[in-house]
Amino acid sequence: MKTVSAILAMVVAVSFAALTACSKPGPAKGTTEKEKPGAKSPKSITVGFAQTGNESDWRRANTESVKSEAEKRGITLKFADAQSKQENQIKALQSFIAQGVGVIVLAPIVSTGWDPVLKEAKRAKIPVILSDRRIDTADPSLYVTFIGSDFVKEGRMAAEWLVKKMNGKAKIVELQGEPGSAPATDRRIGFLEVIKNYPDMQIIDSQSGDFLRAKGKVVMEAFLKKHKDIQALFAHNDDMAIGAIQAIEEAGLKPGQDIIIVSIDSVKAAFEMMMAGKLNCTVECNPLLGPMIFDAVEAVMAGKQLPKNTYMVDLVFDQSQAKDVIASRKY
Ligand code: GYE
Repeated sequence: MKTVSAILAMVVAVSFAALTACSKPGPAKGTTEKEKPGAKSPKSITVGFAQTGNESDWRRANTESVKSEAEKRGITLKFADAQSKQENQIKALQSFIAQGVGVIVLAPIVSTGWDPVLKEAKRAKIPVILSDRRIDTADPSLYVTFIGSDFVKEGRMAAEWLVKKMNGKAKIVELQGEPGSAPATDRRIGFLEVIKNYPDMQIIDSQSGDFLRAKGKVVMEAFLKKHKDIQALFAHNDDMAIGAIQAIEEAGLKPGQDIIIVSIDSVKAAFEMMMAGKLNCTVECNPLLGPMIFDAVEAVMAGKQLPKNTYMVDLVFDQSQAKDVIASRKY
């Protein structure tokens, strides 16, 4: 599995490099006079990174990947943690624009409401790279490229695994991610798309746990009080699944046996839970976006064309693989 992961990651990285290398050099659409393409070495690039917050293990791994890659390349990084509030993230972007950074990297908390501030960046000729989460906009010229995972696909993979495990029949509760965020919207879409073909796979309750461990626990407690017949849980991230596992145990049930659990991210803690038999499956969502983000930053500064979307290749892991895979996990 380690080899498959490594090869797939390389394929993505190589095709990305090839795309950027083959493209014709030309003036970057959004560079300022003082940062003309080719005129800047990585050391003189300043990047403003507007991160969502610190809500999960995934997020911490993502922040670390971006910070360490900037440092490795000698790129100056201005880091803003929006504490899960879009208004903070908009203010961070406005401050990056006022400071005249070379490139902005945005991990948008929610998918809507970005056009006005992205227009300000465009007017200031600062290119914007979207990382992790997509946005809804009628004007794709407001960002140069998106780098992240295909969340609809992740939702489908989680559902496909669950359908197989439950032989097409289960009463399911769902813990959704942050309302309005692309991963919450898209993982649900992908999951529903698959289970609609199985009339006996029913979501009996669904609520947001905001991607937070503590909230996952609280919401699961409420589900358990309300429903005595829960057979499966779909959590939009591992953190909420881990919170829910605590709630299930406190209710005197066996997570992973009495209630089958599938979640998304594949962080180390999820592998530990699978090894303990408490979580059944985790769909991967790779947070290690730093190298690809800064390849894109350097390409954009050099005036190269970038693909509009670059998706990570994500895998599915269940209990049978946990022991072999855990040692090679980097997050
Ligand atoms: O799944 C969750 C995090 O946007 C992919 O955000 C990311 C999601 C991730 O808080 O754990």
